[in-house]
Amino acid sequence: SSSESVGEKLDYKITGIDPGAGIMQATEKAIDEYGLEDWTVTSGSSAAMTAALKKAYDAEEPIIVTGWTPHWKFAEYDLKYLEDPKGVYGGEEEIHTIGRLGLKEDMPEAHQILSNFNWSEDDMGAVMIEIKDGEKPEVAAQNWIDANPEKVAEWTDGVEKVDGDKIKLAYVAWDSEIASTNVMKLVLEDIGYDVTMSQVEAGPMWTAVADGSADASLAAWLPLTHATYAKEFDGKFEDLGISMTGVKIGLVVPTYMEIDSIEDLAK
Ligand code: PBE
Repeated sequence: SSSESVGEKLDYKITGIDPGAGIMQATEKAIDEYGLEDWTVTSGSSAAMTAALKKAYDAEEPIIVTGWTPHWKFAEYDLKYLEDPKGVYGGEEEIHTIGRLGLKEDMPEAHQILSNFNWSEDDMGAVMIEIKDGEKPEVAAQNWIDANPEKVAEWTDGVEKVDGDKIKLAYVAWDSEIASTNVMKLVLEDIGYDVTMSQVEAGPMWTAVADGSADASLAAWLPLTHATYAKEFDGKFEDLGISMTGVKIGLVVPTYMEIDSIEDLAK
């Protein structure tokens, strides 16, 4: 009934994603800092989270998800971030490309392209939406490349072709990183690389770059989201630069929900 609190309606559950995601650690911290001891964040995957969001949204039921921007869900549904007055989820985040130590010496061409890589929220959004609509990730990536030759040319400007050198890109199955990693795979293949995409969890992704079993990853969210990993592996990876600024993580709800702030969950 309408006299039920949002917590009662939701059985005090926030719909989370894969346990290694930085946003999961931030949500545990939010539960702690906002005094939400009745609440838990469930773990699952990005795909399970978006399925739960769709189900709730279609029925106009309440739901709270761990969300981030860029993500196609904001184009698909009317959603809002819950205000975070304590700043637990940080502010403007950045997506960084990270490489293993020695990459520059071993694969200067890939190192150059990965360092040059940057694109906009709209660029990534175009790839994400096509994948969400059922297109194969590599086809959506190729469509974006075909439509944006001048952007790709900026990343590959002056880079010489290689002859089948093997390179491994580690990523997590987050919609944003499925998009970026598929685009980079095709760009590197065009230069002549033999590219493997290795899908892992967040911890193993950072570990792989730090121990050199992966060459690079496009999925490092900083300064806050992956701060624990960046600190743990400090000195064991190279930050190849920022591919996107102004990205964000937080708790996200449909706009039809009457709450506006994480503080409202304590009521
Ligand atoms: N995300 C998407 C990741 C980084 C990219 C926000 C789900 C995370 O929380 O670690």
